[in-house]
Amino acid sequence: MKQLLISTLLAVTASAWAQAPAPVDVKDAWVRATVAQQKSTGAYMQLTAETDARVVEVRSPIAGVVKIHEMAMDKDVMRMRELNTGLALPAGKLVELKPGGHHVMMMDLKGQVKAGDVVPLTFVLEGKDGQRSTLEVKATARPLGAGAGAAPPAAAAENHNQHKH
Ligand SMILES: [Cu+2]
Repeated sequence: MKQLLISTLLAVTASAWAQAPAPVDVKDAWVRATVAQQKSTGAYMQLTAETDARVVEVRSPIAGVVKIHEMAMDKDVMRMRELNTGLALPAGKLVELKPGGHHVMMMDLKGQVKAGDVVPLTFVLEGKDGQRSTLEVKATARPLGAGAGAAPPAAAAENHNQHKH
């Protein structure tokens, strides 16, 4: 039901923006809940674009700054860094944003994100023809430990305290 709603929102939004929208299927969107005073968190989901597209910007009303990060080795230490070129969504290919991998980094949080909260995210997509459209995603906040149980040590590095840009 939720997926259906998101698809509908996308269709409406995209048609208002461009003649030839780039529909993207979004599955399992979630955000890691935070503790009080925590200033950043990550958002994760599975994206599949119908035609080649690229995520060039992400916005959310709950965060001052939103970036797409990748994990990369730096002198044997796994660190996060911004994906300057945006996130490529090749046609028909599932692109997974997950702990320890590419993720949406939400910084300058305006308040605590509690488990169960629904966090709105706006993805700005650019098609091969340069046409831009937006994709509205609703991500549900999961408890702090979510995804960490069986996660590689890299996931722990997503704590913003070790965050180096
Ligand atoms: Cu990050």
